[in-house]
Amino acid sequence: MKLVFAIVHDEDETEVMRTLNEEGFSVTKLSSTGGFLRAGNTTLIVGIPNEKVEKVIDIIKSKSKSRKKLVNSSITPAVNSAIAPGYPIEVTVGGATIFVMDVEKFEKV
Ligand code: 2BA
Repeated sequence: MKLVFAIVHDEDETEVMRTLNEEGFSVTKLSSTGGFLRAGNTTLIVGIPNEKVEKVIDIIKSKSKSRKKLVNSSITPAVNSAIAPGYPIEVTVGGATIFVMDVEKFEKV
């Protein structure tokens, strides 16, 4: 069994969850915050048999759009210290960031 963690944009979350549910997958939604932009995003957790991983990734991919965001360099971490504070920088966010992990044990009691 695998556990998929997918970090998606808040605006894509409804459609991603709806499609996963329609396809028969159970999903848990966590409200999360990106460490770089310090903006809200959504983390979805999906437990699935190994052979369903590609199907789940395909659904997430098809419903997650990438977006350009202009952020003020003064609100981002020191990685941008070379950039003058207050200077706008453009970052591309998403589609989705996906991690797939092995599940040692799964029980519903
Ligand atoms: P944030 O950390 O807020 O990052 C938003 C976007 O800012 C990232 O989009 C990326 O384009 C840019 N970015 C992030 N860190 C950067 C850095 N050190 N220097 C320059 N640009 C940087 P995505 O890569 O699509 O990531 C979207 C969100 O997914 C992230 O929000 C974070 O919440 C999560 N994420 C991405 N990679 C991750 C990882 N390796 N581990 C855990 N969470 C991750």
